[in-house]
Amino acid sequence: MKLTFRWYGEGDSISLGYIRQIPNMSGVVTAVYDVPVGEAWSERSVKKLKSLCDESGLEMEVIESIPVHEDIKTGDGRRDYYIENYCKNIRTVAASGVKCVCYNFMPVFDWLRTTMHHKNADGSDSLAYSHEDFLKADPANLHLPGWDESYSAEELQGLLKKYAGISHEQLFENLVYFLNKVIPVCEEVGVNMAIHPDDPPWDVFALPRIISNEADLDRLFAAVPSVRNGLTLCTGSFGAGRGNDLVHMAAKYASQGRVHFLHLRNVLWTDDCDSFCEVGHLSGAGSLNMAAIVEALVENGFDGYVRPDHGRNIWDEGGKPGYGLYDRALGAAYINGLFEAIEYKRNK
Ligand code: DNO
Repeated sequence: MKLTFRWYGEGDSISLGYIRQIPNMSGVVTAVYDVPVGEAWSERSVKKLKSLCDESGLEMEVIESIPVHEDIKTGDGRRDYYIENYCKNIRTVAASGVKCVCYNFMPVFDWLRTTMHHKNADGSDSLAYSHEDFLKADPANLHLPGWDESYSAEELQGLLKKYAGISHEQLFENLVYFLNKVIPVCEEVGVNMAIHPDDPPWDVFALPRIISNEADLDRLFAAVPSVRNGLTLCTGSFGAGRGNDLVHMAAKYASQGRVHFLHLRNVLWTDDCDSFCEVGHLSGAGSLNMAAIVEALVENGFDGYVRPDHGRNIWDEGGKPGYGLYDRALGAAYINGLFEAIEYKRNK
């Protein structure tokens, strides 16, 4: 595996120098952040990121994300124009040595939580989702933590209305249409596409979601069989869905060579419905057996990129929820330990 760390570019309060000091860190996962969704990234911006990484002794082989414009998901408006830009972006990042692109196909909202500051018993705080609080949210007057600045009230209502006519089937067809144009470019330039699962893995506000479980993935890989069409196995996202057998999924998709990127974090299921909170990375902190998941990956030939996903906010760090340095660095150290122990045992 190649251990990586998400870095939000020059605006990130965490320096590349700090990231470089985390044991076994091979590179960063980053993106161009100052271009509107759907537009082409300039070669200059990508090269700039790459040279900053080079100077710090870190690789830049993974992009998270090249975001997908809503017109591509709804299949109307200027979808072909945006798909063309997407293909251009793939060529541009590939020219700077990128090998893997993470993206998602969730309508309107990417991840969704009901609080960014759930208080944990140890005094840390973390992101959490309460089913009860979610039911209280009024789609006509939405205020969601983390999303309030992303859309104006009118934009949001317009988007929700647009999706009212879009079924799961239609959204899936639009994803296949997109991939049928993008994957040939990936094959040409040697880039793996790694779709990120729905987070949480179910429909929200009647918006369709189509990458929530094993059946969804099977359908996607059957429709676009190239192995360039692969997955970001995000344990926290799939793991919030209690019907998802993560160990089985990890083994299955690793053996197919489709797990291009791995997000490792744990979640703790907190009630009998769908509520969960994000916890420290190790198995004992939450509801997922991280060791069994990593073992299933290693045993089935996984050799992709890994990053510690969301950490708790500890030691009064503050900063971007989920993306502080301290707990993600602890997560990275834990991930190193898991892989080392499992690989050692396997190669003995
Ligand atoms: C949240 C992340 C997601 C992820 C996108 C990929 O912290 O896991 O925002 O980057 O879904 O497109």
